[in-house]
Amino acid sequence: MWSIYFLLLLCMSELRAEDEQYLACRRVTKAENTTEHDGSFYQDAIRILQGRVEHLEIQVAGFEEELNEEFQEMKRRVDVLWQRASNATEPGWYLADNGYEYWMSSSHIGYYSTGKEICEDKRARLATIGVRDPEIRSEIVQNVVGDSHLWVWIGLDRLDTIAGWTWLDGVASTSENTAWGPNEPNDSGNERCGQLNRDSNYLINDKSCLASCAALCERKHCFI
Ligand SMILES: [Ca+2]
Repeated sequence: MWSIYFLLLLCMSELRAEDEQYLACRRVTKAENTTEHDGSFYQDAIRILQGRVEHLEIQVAGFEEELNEEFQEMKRRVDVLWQRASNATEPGWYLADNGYEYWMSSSHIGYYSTGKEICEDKRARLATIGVRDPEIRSEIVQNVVGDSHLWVWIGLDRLDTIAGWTWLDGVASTSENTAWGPNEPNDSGNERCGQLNRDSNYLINDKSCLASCAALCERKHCFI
């Protein structure tokens, strides 16, 4: 019995609220379409409309906040994918901190000249820039050469007997930019090409260009 009475009261209060809203709407419309009332009539209409404006302002603020949260979330997701895309490389290539990509053959592929050709076929060259930088060389050894235990051709030779030891990108070899291993280069039998020596923690050794080593290729990372 009490529950029915409560429901009736609830319905009546909702009806009253709808009636009040309807009457308020009528009053505003009337004020907008007539000029025959006193000031208090129009002030009532203004009060009603101002209440509606304040209500809408609260709704707009909430909507703005919701949209801004969605905007920030979308932006974050785009940034993540953008980062992923910019770091993507072809399978088998490693993107180092210097912005160059590195690839190494999985076995000894032959002469120094063969190593150069293999890299050129990949729009790359035997590694030079990264090998000159001690930190990048260490990064490459750790992440590309790994525990392969291979001899590794790099882009360094003295095939031009006048220029002497020169990196493939034309930079002259110096004691500062060339991490020779202990007692190297020792030219132990016409050794004119540079390799990473697996027996000296991948420091550089001069070797006969006709030896067989793996090829370590280097190319600039491009994001398309
Ligand atoms: Ca040597």
